[in-house]
Amino acid sequence: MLDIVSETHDKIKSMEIRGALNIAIAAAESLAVVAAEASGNNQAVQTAINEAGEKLRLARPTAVSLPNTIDYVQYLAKQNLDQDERPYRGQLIKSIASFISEQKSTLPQISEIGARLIEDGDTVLTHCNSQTAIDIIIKAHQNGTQLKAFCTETRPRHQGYLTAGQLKEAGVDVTLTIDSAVNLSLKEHEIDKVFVGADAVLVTGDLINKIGTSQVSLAAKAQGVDFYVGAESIKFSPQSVAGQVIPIEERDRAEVTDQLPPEINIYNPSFDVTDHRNITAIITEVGVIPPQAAYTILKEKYGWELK
Ligand code: RUB
Repeated sequence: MLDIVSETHDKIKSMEIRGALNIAIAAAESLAVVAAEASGNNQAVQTAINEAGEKLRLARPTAVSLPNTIDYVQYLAKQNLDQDERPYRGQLIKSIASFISEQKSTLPQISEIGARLIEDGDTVLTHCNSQTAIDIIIKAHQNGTQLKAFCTETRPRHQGYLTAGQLKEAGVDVTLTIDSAVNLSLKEHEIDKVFVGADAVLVTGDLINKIGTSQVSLAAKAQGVDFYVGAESIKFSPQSVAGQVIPIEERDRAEVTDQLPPEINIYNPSFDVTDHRNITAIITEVGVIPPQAAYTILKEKYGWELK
């Protein structure tokens, strides 16, 4: 196994590389190196891609951008195996490169579309550290829209600190609050819209995202606040069409506290499921869709896998 594969696996697992889109791009980049450097004939390259993919797949279980990327690259490696070695490898490397640049291009597309949903005078709230949600807010700010942003601290790993820093650096008027103050913040600060990212969008339109997202959605619904999800199509789950359940990652107790004796149980789930009925719309690179239309994106983007 090439070093890059083990390194990428370890960086995703330890969350040095995190956020669903970043994870997908990092996995594809290391599989491109495997395609270029694996020794042997086409079958050997395909085997190396399959083995590397299976190693990377284990890094984190919930963000479907990771298995989607691996499945797609493994599908590419299966094509044209009967070609001569140079064109086979060349085509594979080119196809992985174009997949990576397509993924990179989705962020500006979504921020452009999402920014149009923010109006002058709006106060918006985001949870965790989603580059997609952050870029929507920053794009609206760059467009000259007068806005204020709130972001949650996001216990236990405080990814909200990163969000606050990124928004501040972009010149956005940002306030950080504790997770348990979301309901009060929505009311007291007259928050108009919530923007969050996605680790998985299911065929039902339900969303899996950082723990606490579902509580934010419930509070938003109770107070009539619009709740938007920024999600590239790489985060839609074709497995959910077949009824497969996405595992919710549980992380180490030490993330929550190392102050308590081991006989005190700790439950530290990293993600939760937001009901599609609490979602106003999902902003994708192909437009804004109601959550109930998730299957349309899945059919369009994952025809190769759904067959
Ligand atoms: C990150 C998280 C983000 C999504 C989307 O969780 O839940 O909202 O991954 O991120 P973690 P992005 O910190 O555990 O990886 O929009 O950047 O793809």
